[in-house]
Amino acid sequence: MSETGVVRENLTTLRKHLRAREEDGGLRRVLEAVALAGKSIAHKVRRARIDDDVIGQAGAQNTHGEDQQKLDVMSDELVLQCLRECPEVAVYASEERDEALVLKTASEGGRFCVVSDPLDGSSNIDVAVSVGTIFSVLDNDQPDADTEKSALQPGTRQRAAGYILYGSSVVLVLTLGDGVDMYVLDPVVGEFLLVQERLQMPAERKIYSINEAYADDFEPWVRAYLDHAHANGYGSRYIGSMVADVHRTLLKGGVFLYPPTAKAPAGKLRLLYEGSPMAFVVEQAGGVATAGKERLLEQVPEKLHQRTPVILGSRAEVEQVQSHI
Ligand code: P6P
Repeated sequence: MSETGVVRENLTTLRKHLRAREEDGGLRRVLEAVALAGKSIAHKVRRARIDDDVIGQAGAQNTHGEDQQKLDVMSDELVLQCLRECPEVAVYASEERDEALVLKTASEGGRFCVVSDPLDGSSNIDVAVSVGTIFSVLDNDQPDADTEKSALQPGTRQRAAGYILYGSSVVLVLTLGDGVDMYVLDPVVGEFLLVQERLQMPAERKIYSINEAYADDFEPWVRAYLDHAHANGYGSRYIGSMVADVHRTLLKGGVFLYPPTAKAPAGKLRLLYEGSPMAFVVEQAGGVATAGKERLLEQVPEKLHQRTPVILGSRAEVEQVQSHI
């Protein structure tokens, strides 16, 4: 016991733990590349307002007509730069790019497609609210001529997925399809250290997370659910940064909802690089993730930036939401 309390011993690094969890060296290299990008992004997020290239708009809009923050563009470039070092990456697609970028075809050794929201919630940077990187790894299942289409696969086909939360600590949450592992970046040694293995989310918790400013827009089933929550002692938590809201839901339980609204009739969140990776993590932690009635991971994408409703969290809480649909 040290003066600061129990000192965790024998913490293993991401690199070492991946060797124990994943035999595919190519997939390990991709995940280590994403983690390296996360360390660089974490450094830049921590220097917001100190460095003048972090805060503020980049002066351009992304494919959705949203003003890009400087750090959106920088984070996207950092992820791509790190992935270019992996010989097995075939495709990189991101919220910040209109089209998927083909790096290598299958016949050139391109095995994986990486889809990412390199800095989700970036509008929160200027008020120092948590933001995050979300990533999803798929097999390149396409012939050379159609390599970019490898991004358009349902979430059930993911090889790995997760997120890096730039919060009061920098947390990497990752699944390879065999449970969820959580790592925290030790800024002294510059390594992600394993802090929890095969994480399981609470089966129920009376917390709901939704932007109630849209209450008048919500469909009747959402309003009926909210009436139930208000009448049954639920707590409400909403940060407005998906990675932070999902991470809290993963650890504390409850339900996170971004349902259709008048402004976003298909939901605001994107299927490929927000819904699917978060759904993979949540399901692997024993939770449920739906687009309403249907399982989120079974949604078949037709377009790269397709949106989806998202309802995910503890089984009992998602089932309670679904009982009103
Ligand atoms: P609203 C951030 O802009 C984001 O894409 C997600 O991180 C977050 O969950 C959502 O939008 C918040 O949207 O409409 O509640 O501000």
